[in-house]
Amino acid sequence: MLKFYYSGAPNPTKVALFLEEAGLAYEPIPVDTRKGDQHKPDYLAINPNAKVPAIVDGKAVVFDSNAILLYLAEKTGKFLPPNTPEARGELLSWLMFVASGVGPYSGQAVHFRVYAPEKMPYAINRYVFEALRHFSILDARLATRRYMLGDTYTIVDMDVWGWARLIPNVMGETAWDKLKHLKRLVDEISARPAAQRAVALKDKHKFKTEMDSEAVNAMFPHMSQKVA
Ligand SMILES: N[C@@H](CCC(=O)N[C@@H](CS)C(=O)NCC(=O)O)C(=O)O
Repeated sequence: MLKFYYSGAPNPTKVALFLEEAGLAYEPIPVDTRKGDQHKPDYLAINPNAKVPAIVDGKAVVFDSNAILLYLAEKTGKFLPPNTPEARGELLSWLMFVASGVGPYSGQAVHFRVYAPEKMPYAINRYVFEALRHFSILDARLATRRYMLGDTYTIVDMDVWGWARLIPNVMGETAWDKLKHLKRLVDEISARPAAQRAVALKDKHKFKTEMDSEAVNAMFPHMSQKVA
């Protein structure tokens, strides 16, 4: 059975959404990143980047949430746009846009707003600005179409949902006021039974919640290593 290495964080949750939507049988394997499970040799053999999610599907080992979404969609033939060069171009563009822009800027915005030991106005403004700029591009696209690629619910919508459902954590409570079309999509997906099962998956395991020194060392190793 497909093994799904996960936590309750945004990138694993979008993969959980696909698995639930597609009705695939899978074994959820918790990786408690606040305890340092991501750095254990057995897990590094699956994902050398020491992050979640990852999957092992027979002989296929896939890490990085966008790669996993594309792998699973292509394997099952589900949640893809029509098989034309034009539609595939759009699919790849938006997947890469989320992978290289939405995800990293949102993650850094949360880091500097919530976790950084010093509150640095420059860094907070830079990352919240960029996160908002990326989400605004999604919002503008959704002003004229129901889903990211048109009339069909695809892996790009799942990808967007992974981070967009946490927009108040990324940019503050009032951010939704500027992103009404994106909010419409997030609300629609969050109401789907598969999304509710995906979000509830984290409750199957007691993940550590304290951000103590063990968690800081595991998740923010730069704090104990000066490299610049
Ligand atoms: N590009 C990767 C990013 C994965 C990532 O940053 N995962 C976070 C959770 S959302 C994580 O593992 N954090 C633990 C850590 O950084 O140690 C993906 O899309 O899967």
